[in-house]
Parts: sequence; C-alpha cells; structure tokens
Amino acid sequence: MNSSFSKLLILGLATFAFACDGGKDSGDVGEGEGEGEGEGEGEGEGEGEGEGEGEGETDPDADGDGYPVSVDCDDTNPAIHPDAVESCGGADLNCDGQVLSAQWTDSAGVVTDVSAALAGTASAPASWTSPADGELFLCEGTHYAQLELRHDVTITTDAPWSTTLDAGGTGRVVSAYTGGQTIRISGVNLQNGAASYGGGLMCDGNSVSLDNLSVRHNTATGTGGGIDASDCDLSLDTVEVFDNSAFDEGGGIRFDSSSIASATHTLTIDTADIRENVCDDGTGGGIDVAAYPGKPLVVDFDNIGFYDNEGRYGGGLQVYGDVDVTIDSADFYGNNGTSYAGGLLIDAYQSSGENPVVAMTSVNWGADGGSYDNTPDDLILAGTGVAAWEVHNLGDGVDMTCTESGCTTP
Ligand SMILES: [Ca+2]
Ligand SMILES: [Ca+2]
Ligand SMILES: [Ca+2]
Ligand SMILES: [Ca+2]
Repeated sequence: MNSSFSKLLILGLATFAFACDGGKDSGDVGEGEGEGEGEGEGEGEGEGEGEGEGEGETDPDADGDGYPVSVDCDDTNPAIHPDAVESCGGADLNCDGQVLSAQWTDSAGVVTDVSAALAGTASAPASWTSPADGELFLCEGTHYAQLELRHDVTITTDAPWSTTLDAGGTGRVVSAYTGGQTIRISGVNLQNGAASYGGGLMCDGNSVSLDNLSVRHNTATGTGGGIDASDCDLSLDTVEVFDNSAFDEGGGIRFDSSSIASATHTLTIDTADIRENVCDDGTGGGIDVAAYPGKPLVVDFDNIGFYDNEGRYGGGLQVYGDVDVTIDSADFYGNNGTSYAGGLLIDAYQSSGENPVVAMTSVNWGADGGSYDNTPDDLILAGTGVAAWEVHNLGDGVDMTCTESGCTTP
C-alpha cells in the first residue's frame, strides 16, 4: 500500500529478527539493532511505531545479554533476563516477579518455569494439566495444586519428604488418566485431597510408581481414601500411607481390576508403613485388593507394616477374588475390624480357582491381648470352600499360606 505500511512491514521483520537473535552473540544482536535503527529514522513521529525507534535508540541492552532494558529486569546483569533458568531458593532471574518453585522439562529438554501456573493457595489450589511427556520438578515446600496427568510424567524434587502437593481439601491431588502412561512421583508428598475415589491419587489403566513420599490426610466418599488404582500397575517403594479415609473399600489404598480384561495387574510395595487409615463402611481399612472374575491381580509386599488401621471388615488388609499375594516381613499391629477380621480378611467366595492365594513369611501379628494385638482377631479366612470360617489369633514370626480351602503352616 503506502510507504508507511511497507515501513511497518520492515519494522516487523526487524523486530522479529531481533527477537530470534536474542540468545546469540553480540554480532547478531548488532545486526538486528542496525535494522531497527534505520527504520526508526524513516518513521519520524508516526503513531504506533515508537516501539521500533526505541529498540535502537532508547531501549539499549547495557549488559549485552540480548534483552533490551524494556524487558530485562536487570540490565546490569547478563545472568538475569526473561529466559534465564532459575534454581530453587535463588533469586528471580527470569523477570517474572517470583523465585522458582516449579519447573517443567519436556522430552526434548526444553525447560519452562511453571511456578506461576502451580502457585495456588490452600483455599484456591491451582489446577495444572501435563502438556506433554516430561518432568515436573518441584522445589521444597508446599504446592497447593491439583494435577491431571495424561502423559508419561515424572514428578521429582531435590527435597524428598519436605516437598508436598496439597489439594486444599477441594479435589484430588493427582489424577492419572487412562492412556497407557508411565508416571513416577518421587519425593513429593500427596496430601489433603478429597474426591469420590482416590483422594490423593487415582490411576486407571496405566502404570504408576511412587517412592520416598507420604500419602496422607486424603479422603474419599467412595473407595481408596489415599489411592484408588484400577487396572493399574502400582509400585510403592519407601512410602508411608497414613491418616487417609474412605467411606467404602480401602481407607488407605484400593487396588482392583474392573474395566480392562486384558493384562494381569500388579501391586508391589517394598518398605512401607500403612497406618491410621480408616474406612467406615467397607473392607480393608489399610489396603483393599479386589480382583473380579477373569481379571487376576498379583500383590507383592515386602517389609510392610500395617499399623492402627480400621475397617468394618479387614482392619489392616482385605483380599478378594483371584489374587496371588506374597507377603514377606510384615507387621500387622493394632488394626481393628469393627465387625470382624482385625488384621487380614481373606475373602474366598468366588468360584473355585478364582480365590486368593496368600503366602506369608515372617509376619508379626502381636501377642494375644498385648498392646500390639489386632482387634477382635488377627486373620479370618472366609469362603465357600472353608467349612467354617477360619479365625486365627497369632503371635509374631508366623509363616503361613492360605488358599480357598484353608490356611496351613509349614
Ligand atoms: Ca540486557
Ligand atoms: Ca540482564
Ligand atoms: Ca522467576
Ligand atoms: Ca495377635
């Protein structure tokens, strides 16, 4: 059109070139400046084009970091500019007005500061959805946020046990949705979630591993106060699950097969305390495991303690259906079944061959009537193949295997 339009076009190109040159050496930046300057001279006083003028003349880059003073919050320090990468506990280097609290690294290695996106409060937690495969790094402290993970995501911190995701009691802490993702959370506690199921964590049809963290103070109006895992491979290593509650099954953890017929799913727990979890009206105060017909589950517990959990049936643990359970080195202490089965309920009411097999080695049940004992009993095996319910009151150091036809000791 007219000359001012073409100037505007050139100006735009000059600005673009400048922006793209931002991270390069000073030679490139100089080139961009030259173009901007020439443009500014032709422009005169024209409205709206003062910006181009400024780039060359009145918007200098004193520290030579490629960012002019208009966008550089410290134009005397080349380490400070809008694209600077920060570290936890450091200063605001990227000019967004806050110190780093959360950082996202995508699978190509591109780092983005997501501190603002995750900066919620206890009364208004942030909502954050994974944008792609990648790693979310959280600095020490409490992050009030509710996360939706729909990709392969790892959540880490440099301060394990001292870093927490808190849902503020108004939603679930972490939702791991179907999609075959692999999710790992390391060192970041999950607390104060509230949902119909899985207050702290819900996983469905994927693979989730947790290590070096607590799942605590979460609630569910349905199943799985702390964690609800359905058709999910769930692995816990060095974890505590405490003070979670559900109305129905699994005060601490609910692990079941329900919607996907294909694979056999596995719950692996190595070194964990499961304590002070409650389900008011269901089975498995600490953990509830339920396999539905044709959808077997495998459970492997090693070095696990069930302490002071409470459920209506199976205060510490309940297993139901075609579940192959191995328990090695465990404590069942102080658990309460308010109706029956204080420590462990093995429910064998499915068709023959679709009932639990529970192999236990070195399991402590608390001396009868002692302060660590379970109430009102330690273990019940109930099922169609059992003539009468087997009620076991046991001490410490027990090796025992229970199937649908009875429990035996070697
Ligand atoms: Ca600068
Ligand atoms: Ca600077
Ligand atoms: Ca910052
Ligand atoms: Ca006992």
